[in-house]
Amino acid sequence: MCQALNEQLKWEMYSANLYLSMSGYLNKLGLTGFAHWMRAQYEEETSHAMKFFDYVLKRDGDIQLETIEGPKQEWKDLIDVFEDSLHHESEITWRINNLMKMAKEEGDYASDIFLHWFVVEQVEEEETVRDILAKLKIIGGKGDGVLLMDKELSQRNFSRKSLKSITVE
Ligand code: OFO
Repeated sequence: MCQALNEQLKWEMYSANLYLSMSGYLNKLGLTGFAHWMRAQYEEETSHAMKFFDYVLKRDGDIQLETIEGPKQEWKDLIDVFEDSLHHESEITWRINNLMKMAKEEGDYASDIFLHWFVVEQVEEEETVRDILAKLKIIGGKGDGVLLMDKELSQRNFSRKSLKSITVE
């Protein structure tokens, strides 16, 4: 279980890097609101990674940091970025579900409770990205609609504090 939790720590860090890379790409397109949103996503993924880091230590496990593959750096367009993001989140959901299955099979009740937060979080992560993607498709990924969305997404705030209360302390 400890090894699998370390593996997920790596994937959360990969997620953070992927969203930071997307933020850079969106910035270059001049879409600073979308870039800001992705940067907040990077912060959030870093906090996910740290949740695994803290939990492994709390259970007296060893931290085994692994090599993280470099993320993609180029996309076709704005829609492609969010399609990629949704695809990535589905894969993370699959990984979290596998971890949960393992915790149940091993009778690891503490990990089961710890992972609950991530199961719920993945539903939200997928829903949020799916919603942005649907709107982008409605406006065809270009025009004034994109600028309106850019303004809206520039308002996103990310607070680590709001995530902390739901961790296994
Ligand atoms: Fe995007 O939720 Fe963590 O990886």
